[in-house]
Amino acid sequence: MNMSEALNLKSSTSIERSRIAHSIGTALDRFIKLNQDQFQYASGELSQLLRDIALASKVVNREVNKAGLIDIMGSAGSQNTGGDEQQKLDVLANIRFTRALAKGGEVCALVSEESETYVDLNNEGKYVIAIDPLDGSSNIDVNVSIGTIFSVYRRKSPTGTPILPIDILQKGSEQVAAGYVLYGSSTMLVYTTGHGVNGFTYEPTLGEYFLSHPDMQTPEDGKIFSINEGLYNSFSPGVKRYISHCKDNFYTGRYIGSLVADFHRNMLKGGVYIYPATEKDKNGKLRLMYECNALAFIAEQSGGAATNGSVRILDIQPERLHQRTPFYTGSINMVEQAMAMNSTNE
Ligand code: AFP
Repeated sequence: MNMSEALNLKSSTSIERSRIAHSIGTALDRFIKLNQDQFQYASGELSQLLRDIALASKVVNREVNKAGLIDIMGSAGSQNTGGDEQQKLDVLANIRFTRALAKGGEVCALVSEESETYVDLNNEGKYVIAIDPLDGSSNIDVNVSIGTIFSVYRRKSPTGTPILPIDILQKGSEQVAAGYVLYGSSTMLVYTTGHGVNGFTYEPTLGEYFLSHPDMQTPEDGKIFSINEGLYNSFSPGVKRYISHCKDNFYTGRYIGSLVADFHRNMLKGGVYIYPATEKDKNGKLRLMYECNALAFIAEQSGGAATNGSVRILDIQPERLHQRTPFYTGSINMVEQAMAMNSTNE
């Protein structure tokens, strides 16, 4: 009998192979650590910040899952900056993310859909965050997917000094990281630091996100168009033309009314999401700084595109915190086609 037989190594390998376990992806914490060097200013703070966001999202996820069981559904009785009615969970999610980021200490200022002005967190922090803590909140009460969207910028002024407008009003192209959390049939965190896009699925019993969608790619073409057709009469001729094109080609119409969910589906399956200018809202409905920039960064990093109908979203210089923009995003060929039809007026 040789040594390995004596030690029964063979049988231990076969037991290993026969285990039912499909290999589970790398845990988010480990993935962040392993990829820290990709980030040009690697010093651990951005990694910690992403962990803070992940942690807050787990708390929000727990609260979202309890909606209906305890008194957290329905209106909070207030309005946000855009005049939308704030839901209790909107307010709760804003508190959870703000607290987690304040505690972490890496963030000097936070721009949120739920706050009129930016929130001053810690002058020593190197990063600025723009966040929509709970997007699609009108879907909460009906158990439909909702999301969190975030953008991370490096501050421009020296740490330890007061925050300046140049720190806050940065173009999307200056994001150092961006992502979203989708509270759906499972909860996912998808993010980029400018080196591709990776998606992590939350395993609630282990309380951890695991890599489930490495190197996500938006298909170049697709057959899904996502737009609120109820607003059809107030769309421009170009948008109407594009909708006719979709219908003539028997594309599938899919619109959840939760941006993160619509975006995520189109990224996986191929499609285009459009929230155009309307007669009433000349700049559309969506917010540049905490909705469109993050998704535009992710779209481009996954091979897709994002524009306002004529200009790349990431090139738009924000002038106000809560600035709105028309938004066309998804499969590159579909976005280009929609833009081409937009540019020919009448
Ligand atoms: P709510 O947070 O008010 O539900 O708005 C969600 C949202 O900003 C975005 O998630 C949707 O894509 C978009 O609005 C839907 O807007 P319409 O209801 O006008 O189609």
